[in-house]
Amino acid sequence: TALEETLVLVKPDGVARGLTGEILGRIEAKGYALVDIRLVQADRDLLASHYEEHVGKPFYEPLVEFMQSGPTVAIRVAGNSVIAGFRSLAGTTDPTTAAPGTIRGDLGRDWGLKVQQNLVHGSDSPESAARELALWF
Ligand code: DAT
Ligand code: MG
Repeated sequence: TALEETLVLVKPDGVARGLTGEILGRIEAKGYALVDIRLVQADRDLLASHYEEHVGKPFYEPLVEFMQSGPTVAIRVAGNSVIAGFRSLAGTTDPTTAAPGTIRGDLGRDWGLKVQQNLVHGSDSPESAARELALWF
């Protein structure tokens, strides 16, 4: 294992539903360290950079619109293998089928929601983490 930092976002659906504390609690309970935290109203430029790998995909525009619908909580999280570890805590992308015990599996709702309303983001590699942390902090 290696000490890493990752970017976690509580997306606008998580903030609006009052789940920030629950999600922070799961990160803390795992033993990860909260290094920095801020509430951000993301704009299109920030989101275009953050989601650059997804530009042109069918879900890109709805995703960027949704991410501007309210504030996001950005968290710099440190821990051993925290990049893969947080994605394991988060669960798979679609909350409908995410495993119980995960943030998306336990807290995601499967009625009338879009896949992008999946509560959290976590960086997927050391390169992504460094790039994304520089954008949000
Ligand atoms: P993840 O957030 O699990 O890393 P991703 O990076 O592939 O997933 O996609 C970024 C976000 O885009 C994801 O959290 C939700 C949305 N998304 C991904 N695939 C989608 C799809 N097939 N339909 C709608 N939204 C999608
Ligand atoms: Mg991703």
